[in-house]
Amino acid sequence: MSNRLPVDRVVDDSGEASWRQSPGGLVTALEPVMRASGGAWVGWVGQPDLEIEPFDENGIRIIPVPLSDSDLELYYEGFSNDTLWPLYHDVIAQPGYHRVWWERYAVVNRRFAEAAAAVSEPGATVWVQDYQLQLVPAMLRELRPDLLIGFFNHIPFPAYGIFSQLPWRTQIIEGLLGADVVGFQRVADAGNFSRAVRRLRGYPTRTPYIEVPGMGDQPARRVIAKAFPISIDVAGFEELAARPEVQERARQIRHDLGDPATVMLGVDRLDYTKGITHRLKAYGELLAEGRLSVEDVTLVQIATPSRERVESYRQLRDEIELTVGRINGDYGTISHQAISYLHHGFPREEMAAMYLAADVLLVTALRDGMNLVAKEYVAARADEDGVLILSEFTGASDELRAALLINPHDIDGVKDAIVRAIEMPRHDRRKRMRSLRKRVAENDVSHWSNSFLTTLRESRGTQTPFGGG
Ligand code: ADQ
Repeated sequence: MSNRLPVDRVVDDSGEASWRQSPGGLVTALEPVMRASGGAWVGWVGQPDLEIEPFDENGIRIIPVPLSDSDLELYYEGFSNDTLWPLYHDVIAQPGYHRVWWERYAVVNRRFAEAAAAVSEPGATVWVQDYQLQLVPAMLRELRPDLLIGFFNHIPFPAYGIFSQLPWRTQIIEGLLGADVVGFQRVADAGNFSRAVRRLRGYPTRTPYIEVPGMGDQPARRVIAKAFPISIDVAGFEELAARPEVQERARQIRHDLGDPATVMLGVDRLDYTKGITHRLKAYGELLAEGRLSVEDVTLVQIATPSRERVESYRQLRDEIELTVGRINGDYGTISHQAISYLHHGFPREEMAAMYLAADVLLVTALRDGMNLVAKEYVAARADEDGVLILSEFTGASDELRAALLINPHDIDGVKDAIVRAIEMPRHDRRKRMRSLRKRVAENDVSHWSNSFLTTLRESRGTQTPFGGG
């Protein structure tokens, strides 16, 4: 189950609707698992007020959950994206706490739980994805105590001092504890969750276990809270980047940029968590001080459109585009732009070509669950070249220690890292990239889904009432 289904509805010129698999990594990871198990995917179709009967697509049963315009406003844009998202990303932006948002979040979570309860066979495994559905595990357990329930949180889980702001903190904790396994990106996230459980419920914890006492007719249970760092389809990405036409496209991109000595790249959803303004500030200052020149360096910034109906995202877009315009106006020349700014989506082939064309990838997130862009860049670089500048506030930095790690709030530190990356000798670049590639190859996305599902399956043995499977 996930908020969004793994398929997009496309309507052609004649008005005929069809379905297309969405390109995300989660779909790639779970597709083989779903096919092998004859599984169903429960989620929203991506358009409001669309009631669609379940159907089969590419070997996966699709169970649409309808959402109205007002569900989207209150449950999705409100509670999910304007309360939980900023709160879980360390209150970089002020979360809104509105009771009507919360109430609708609970209503929609129940709708998802009921949809899953209705289609799950006896003893089935249900894997719930992400922060939009945190109440689903407990609701589902109540409806269907026979199910094996997993939950994975794709975004960070904050420290208790922050989490405790949430007026509905106890309900969220209880919701998640309905799962047999609660998965997080980082060890620190799992620790924050366990601490919140101790503080709010007083249940005993011994990493990775949480002992939930029996209540009424509910038996005592043992929940596992653990890190399962997500990854990408490494082989798929390598294959893409190895294609001659993709490599030719990478050369073309550099050529079109005026063949600068250094191409730097940023790829982010246009989101305040990604630290795009910090990156622009550092780059602008380097140009202003003459430490960099547009004759030698170009920054390509892909800012993917995101949450455009939310006011704070509209403001951020204005701020970023104003800054880009200023930097280009102040330092660009007729033949050399300081920043090539792109506000749209690209096919995967084009993304791979961009990674190949980039000498430096800049990831300056202020907080990020994992950051798959960093892993994609590394997977694409079979030539063992390219420098990754990576924020220590990303989940990816736990694994990718051979990157140039930065604190994005420290603008001078970011500037020094950029200069260091540009000047880094080939043998140092190779050494670092080799080490990064080794780490990424060790943990690809099928390893992630397999290890989560194995832990979930094994957890059944530790449960009391339905133990032994
Ligand atoms: P996101 O915040 O969306 O994901 P990220 O992990 O970087 O961030 O994934 C973005 C994905 O979108 C990448 O696969 C990237 O290639 C793709 N993408 C970005 N811009 C694109 C564009 N313009 N065109 C085409 N593709 C584009 C959330 C969490 C992360 C966590 C993931 C997975 O916020 O921390 O890593 O989920 O769990």
